[in-house]
Amino acid sequence: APLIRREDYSAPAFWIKSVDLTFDLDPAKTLVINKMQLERNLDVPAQALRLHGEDLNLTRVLVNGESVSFRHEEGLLVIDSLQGVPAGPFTLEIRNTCAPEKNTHLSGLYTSGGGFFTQCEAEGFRRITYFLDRPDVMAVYTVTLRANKQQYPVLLSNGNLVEQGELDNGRHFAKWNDPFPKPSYLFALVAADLVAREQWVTTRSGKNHLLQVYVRRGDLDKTEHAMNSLIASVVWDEARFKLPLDLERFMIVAVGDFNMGAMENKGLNIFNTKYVLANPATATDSDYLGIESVVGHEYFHNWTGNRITCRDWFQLSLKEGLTVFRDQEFSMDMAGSASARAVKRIDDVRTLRLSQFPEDAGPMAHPVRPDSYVEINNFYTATVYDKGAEVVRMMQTLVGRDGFAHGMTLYFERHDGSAVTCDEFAQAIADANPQSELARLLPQFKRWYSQAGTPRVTARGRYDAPSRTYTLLLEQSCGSTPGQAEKQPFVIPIAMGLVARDGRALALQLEDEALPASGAYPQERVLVLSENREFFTFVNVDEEPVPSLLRGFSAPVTLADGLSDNDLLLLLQHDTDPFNRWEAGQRLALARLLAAVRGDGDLQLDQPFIGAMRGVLTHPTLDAAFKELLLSPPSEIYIAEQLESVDPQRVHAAREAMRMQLAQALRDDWAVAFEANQATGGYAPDPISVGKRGLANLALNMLCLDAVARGDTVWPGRAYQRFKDASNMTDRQGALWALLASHSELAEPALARFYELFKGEPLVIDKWFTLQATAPESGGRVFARVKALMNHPDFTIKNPNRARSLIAAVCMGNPAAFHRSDAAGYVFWADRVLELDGINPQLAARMARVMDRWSRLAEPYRSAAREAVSRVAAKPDLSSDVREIVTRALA
Ligand code: B3K
Ligand code: ZN
Repeated sequence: APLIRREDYSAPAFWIKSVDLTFDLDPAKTLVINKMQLERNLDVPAQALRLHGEDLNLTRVLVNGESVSFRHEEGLLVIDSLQGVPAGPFTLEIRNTCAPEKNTHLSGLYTSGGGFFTQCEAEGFRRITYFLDRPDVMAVYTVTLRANKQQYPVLLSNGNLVEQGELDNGRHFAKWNDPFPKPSYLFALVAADLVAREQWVTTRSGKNHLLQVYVRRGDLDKTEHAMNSLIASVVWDEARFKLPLDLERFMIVAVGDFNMGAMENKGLNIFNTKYVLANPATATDSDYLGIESVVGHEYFHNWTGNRITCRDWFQLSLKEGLTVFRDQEFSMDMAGSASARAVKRIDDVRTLRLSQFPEDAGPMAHPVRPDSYVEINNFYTATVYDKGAEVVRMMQTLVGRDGFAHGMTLYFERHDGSAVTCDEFAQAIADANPQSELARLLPQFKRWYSQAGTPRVTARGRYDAPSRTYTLLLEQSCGSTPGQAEKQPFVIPIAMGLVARDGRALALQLEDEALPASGAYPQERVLVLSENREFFTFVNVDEEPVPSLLRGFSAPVTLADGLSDNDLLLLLQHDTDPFNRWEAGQRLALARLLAAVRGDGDLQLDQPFIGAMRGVLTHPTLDAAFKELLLSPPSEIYIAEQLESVDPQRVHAAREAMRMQLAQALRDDWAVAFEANQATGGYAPDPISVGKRGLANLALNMLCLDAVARGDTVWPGRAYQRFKDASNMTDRQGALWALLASHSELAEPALARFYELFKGEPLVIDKWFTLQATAPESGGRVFARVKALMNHPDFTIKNPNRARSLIAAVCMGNPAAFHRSDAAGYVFWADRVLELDGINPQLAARMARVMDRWSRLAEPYRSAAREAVSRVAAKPDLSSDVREIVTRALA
């Protein structure tokens, strides 16, 4: 497969103005009649018409009703006679068939659970019919679906239902029209036996809209939260960005076989069941939060993605980075209190550091706006999504929240209904804020789009007592990434404050700065670092302060500020910024873990650290959710990222030692916390109750860990009882996890019971597999169990959720089980990637990413890992998806 380059973009030679599709749906052979209105694009030189098509059977081609000659050329259907066709519209009718039941890629039209579903982003539409399958070609769609009525009573497509009725032979039809021109990747159809939860809503303009959530019969009792999340999303986008629902009807459909989370097809979002179905008995708090954010995300795409779409796939972050930013803001606004907002922010930053930072430091590093790709599906990455969202967030930081909202308004005034680039987005935000730092530094700011890699900011402070000044030297650098040896300086907003030794926040007066109109200097401000090194001098500083930098994680960088343990302990106690309070605690833990891993492997927690953690756990006013975050040591993956050479077993041992010592040293406090954080009343996923359940579950985990080590059976017994009696999945899973993570004998009977209780619930059985695959490794037992589970009757590699629940869970989520000195984990990984490659290349390529960081492993892991990657690369007919990943990994 060829390398596609951003600089090679050219506008299409033809436009497709409208398309009329008729489907005769049959699992083995579906007939597609595709009637298009086309027009030459007079802005580009005359060319033949080249349509994309993949895995299709072509039966007829008519231009203006007449048959024409055509030829095939590497996945394209070429009609030479259309070169230089006169200006003005002409029609092209194509008939083809495809085989949905054989479509194991889950891209294009496929079957799942006896119904038909589609997934067209990025390039699935060409697996349905021949088309200009590129996002800058926007057409109006009319779609007629015909199918057996009994098997497929529900027939859905984008837009509005215009007609429906009966046909002969037990068949029926439905005709849909979507008035909004859209790119082909937003097309969708569903034909299945489903039921819907429905809700009418009235938006501010007084218009009524029908919201529907379609699921299989029997799942209706799990749709309330998705519907509530959808209603909240509609309300929020109108309130925060003045963006109303533009459709009479908005549908969400849940499907059990799906490659990713969900898809924002215009008016007809198709979702992985994981992000729709929830009730207290089957879904955890984090499932509830995930549903809220994904429902929001897909709904927000209706404006950021669908109304304004991407000119080409290099601009993917135009819609994804922006929409992730919007869903993060939505979840924060829904969370409410400052503390709950901070918890959400910390969670998002943890995700970024866990997946994007490693990506930016490894063989797949690419700019937020990539310069080239082989397979675009490989670029739905943490960089495009999560770092892209941080880039948008920095813009908001530089222009202010209101300024950003104005920028969005200008963006829609300029570009509604069109396909644009990241440049046009940034320009609109800057133009709406001409006095801002963003406008002043725009060309340089946009390096965030063009340069890969995580910048490193170094800070050094110097207090001068005689002049009462505090000078901060900030420096930045960024390591090389594939194809980019040298980097130019970034524009880095650094939100900061200065904290006095007694914990007071100091006033921040920069040199030569006049008193602001408010009459006081601020206690927090944003420094904008845009050179390689810059000095910032604060005056009238009475004592040597501790700097609190990068508050709220104001830029996606790593920070080296040289703070001592004492400084960090001060920030942990007194920083007014909750993010930096958490960060101080994590850094204290990280320093101890790294010292153990780098040193002789021994970890002995010191009293100041234990005291600080006790102070957090017993704090009278901190929220439970915040305590839980503070008391959870950094993950093994994050620890490993700090090391030059990684021995995953040492990392695991150090972290487990820390957990054990915290369990022992704080035994009585954990017991108090457990009792004090019992959520009362019925189940609700509000931040306070979520926090209580989270902390109680952590406490139970620690109490079991300590008890099992001492041979005491009381806490494991209590955990087992709680597991049996739990009234919601969060508590049930939490108790089961406490038994698993402490290697209690009661884990086995609990697992068996869990399975019996939920064997009819696929999403819960996924959890059952994942719990076993991610349990702390001891003596190779977890890995052996995973191998055995591959033969469990409920396991199938063909269902993406199930494949992820076991294979991705152990390979990505359990480093100590996966990285074995006998290389069995790597052999297992290579076998699974090769097996999946023939079935579902997109999913296989995701799994292949597990080995991105092989070259930083210590021996013997490193050599064995390289051998496994090489074995995958050696398969001659490997998909271009996996080929791109392993080629880059070995480069
Ligand atoms: N836009 C889709 C992702 C499509 C992935 C294609 N491989 C979901 C989302 O980001 O909302
Ligand atoms: Zn998205």
